[in-house]
Amino acid sequence: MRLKASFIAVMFGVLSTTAATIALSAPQVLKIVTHSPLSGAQSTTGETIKFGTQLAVDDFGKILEPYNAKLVLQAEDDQSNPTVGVANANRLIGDASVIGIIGHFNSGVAMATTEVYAKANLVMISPANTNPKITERASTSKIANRVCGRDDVQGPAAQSFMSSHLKAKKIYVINDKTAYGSGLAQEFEKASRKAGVQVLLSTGVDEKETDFSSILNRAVIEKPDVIFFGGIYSQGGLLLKQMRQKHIESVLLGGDGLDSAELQTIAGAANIRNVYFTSVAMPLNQLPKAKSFIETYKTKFKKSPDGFAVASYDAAHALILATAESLKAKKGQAVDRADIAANVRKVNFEGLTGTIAFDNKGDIKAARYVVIEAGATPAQNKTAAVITK
Ligand code: ABU
Repeated sequence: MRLKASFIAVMFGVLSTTAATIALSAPQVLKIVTHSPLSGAQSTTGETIKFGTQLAVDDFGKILEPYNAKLVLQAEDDQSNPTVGVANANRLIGDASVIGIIGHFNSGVAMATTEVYAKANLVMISPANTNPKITERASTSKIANRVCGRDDVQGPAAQSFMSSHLKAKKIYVINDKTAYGSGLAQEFEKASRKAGVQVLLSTGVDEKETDFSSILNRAVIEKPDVIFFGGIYSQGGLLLKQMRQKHIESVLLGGDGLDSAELQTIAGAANIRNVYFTSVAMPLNQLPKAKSFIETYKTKFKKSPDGFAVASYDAAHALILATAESLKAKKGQAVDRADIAANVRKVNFEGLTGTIAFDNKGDIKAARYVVIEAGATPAQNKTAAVITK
């Protein structure tokens, strides 16, 4: 193995990394890195991102073997924390064998880490980041991509479903003050006000808050038709449990952050009634092509996959195809991160979740959104509507 060019330059006190071109004159380990929460309250989804990517490495890694490359997965824990993510990112860009990132789960983490990845042309494909800004910044425009949709569609989609199906007239809008939760709640609230829905309360709670009684005591009196929550299942499950403990029968509506089996576990099956969430991760029963993926996942990991696992599989598949194109063009002599990043924008294939092809910003061309009615168990979740954009 020979590293042809991987250097770190310190200029004007700023660490600037330019990596990496690797010559593959002998068998070379290349790494796909998953960067997701593997510890903490959101680790369930972080793990599905890791496992979904592992299956793509198992299924498609061989595509790189004719070019002397042995593909492996390296899983990194961002702890849902931008500071941790940035520290990891600074280490990862210095490892010339890292060809790309599959992650993050949290938009707020990805907003920070992509600024680091961009310095080294290291491409990221997210299975889950829905904040519009992920693909709207000039500084990261060449390396930030996602196979999921965006909150500027997801928020209005939730409002449209709420008005047409739930006929809600007065609502609460709560967000977890993160890039994802506040952004989604803003989009939802904007669309709701435009539609003439009365917003009785719009407020943020810290993402670590576990006690919602001050909001819910007010809800006992005002009886909103819907409580919209822009945030993650780890908190949304607690919010729902406390709503039902106070005999608040308002609908709980949220976004894809609620899309986890943990929602039912945390809230308790008996409290799952009138619960809906929009999602950018398709329910597995909507994905006939994912049958074998689901069986292999269950056999290998002794757990059930979720939509983000399948999205991660497609994201990693795209990264592997882009890398193969790069190696082919360079006749197996070198792999270059900038070239891989450019090739990601050229992939076009039928993945398990649908057509995987990106526009020139890194957004998926054909995003799909579903509205899911939560069941007492995740297997009882029902698709209430499918929206394609
Ligand atoms: N889109 C749900 C995952 C959370 C996020 O985007 O931050």
